[in-house]
Amino acid sequence: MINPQFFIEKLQAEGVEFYAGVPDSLLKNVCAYITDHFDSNHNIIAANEGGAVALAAGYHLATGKVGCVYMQNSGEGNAINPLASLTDPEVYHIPLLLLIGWRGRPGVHDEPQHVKQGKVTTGLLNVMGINYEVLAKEEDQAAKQIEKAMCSIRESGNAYALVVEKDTFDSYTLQNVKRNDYTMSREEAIKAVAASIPPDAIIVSTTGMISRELFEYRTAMGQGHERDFLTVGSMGHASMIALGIALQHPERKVYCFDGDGACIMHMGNMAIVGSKCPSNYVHVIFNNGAHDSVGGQPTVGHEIDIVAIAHAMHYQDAVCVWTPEQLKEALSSRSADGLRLVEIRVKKGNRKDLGRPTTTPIQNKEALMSFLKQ
Ligand SMILES: Cc1ncc(C[n+]2csc(CCOP(=O)(O)OP(=O)(O)O)c2C)c(N)n1
Repeated sequence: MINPQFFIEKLQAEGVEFYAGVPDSLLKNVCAYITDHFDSNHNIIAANEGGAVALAAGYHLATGKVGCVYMQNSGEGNAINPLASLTDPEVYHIPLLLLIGWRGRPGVHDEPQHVKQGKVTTGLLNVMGINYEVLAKEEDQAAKQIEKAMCSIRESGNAYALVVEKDTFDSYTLQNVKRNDYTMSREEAIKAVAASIPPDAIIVSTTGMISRELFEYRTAMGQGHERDFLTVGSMGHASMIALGIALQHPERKVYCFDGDGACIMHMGNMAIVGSKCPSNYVHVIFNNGAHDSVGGQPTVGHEIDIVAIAHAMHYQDAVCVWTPEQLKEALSSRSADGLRLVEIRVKKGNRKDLGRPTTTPIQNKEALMSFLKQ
């Protein structure tokens, strides 16, 4: 395995001093090392992977240097647009190094949302004309690959990718942990909201632990899962799925259970929800100020005013709560019609024995569709 310090120092020796990206569980240790050793102008956790590519492009325009963009392979789709129409040699020809965590690598068991993306990860790079190597797990070999990658970037001016398999990096514990003082856990908040909603209401929950905690809540309560759409992939799009359902089923309440990272990733979606203003839509944001599901790296969730944003996007009512009492009050006074948002400030972290959905995405879809017909 590669020591994150060894890896980053080697990149530094090759002139890489700027990072931008969206965190990934496979890159958790190396991202933590970067967080501890680069200031906030040289390591920027972007809203989405496309934004990270554009940031590295801006950095190059300003300095002539090469930035590194880190991401999970799920983010390749977000990154393709600026890779094809900004940094590509046929457009502005801007060099950058990509570090891509390879979830769903063929032959390695992974969750359903990673299977297709895992199969096309290197194919997408091929079709984009981006040279890449799968990073070796031995330091000597990895060091040679870094030299080769940086030499290729310098000579060609093109992007180059290092694709990272599971268990490539040794562990590294983040020193610079950004604490928050909130006391309610996300799971507690999820249970409180799920318990308060009408029995025919639909919940569209976001990627990561929010969906996993909702799934376990239903199981623990002896309830079925047919009212919930667990958006296991497509991070940032749960609010649009919920909108698609809400507009066609005005007789039912539709709840979007969002994360701060996911909401920020495609925040423009809130403008569209606001403009359609469905009176049966409740947007609930479990805001822990972190990408908790992939290692707890910070988001700007606690630095922005989501309630003010919701008002500006024409939500009819928005409130921020952080205690169980406030949440209870918010839920009871917000059962009336109208486009509503409840931001719940929660602490980071999750139960260590948290399971994963035992139903497949197709089973989830079919159950929800027949429930909607009832
Ligand atoms: C496009 C994309 N980029 C990155 C990921 C990896 N990923 C999965 S969950 C997650 C963090 C979600 O954070 P948030 O929405 O704040 O919810 P939390 O985990 O904190 O509850 C990330 C980055 C992904 N699934 N898709």
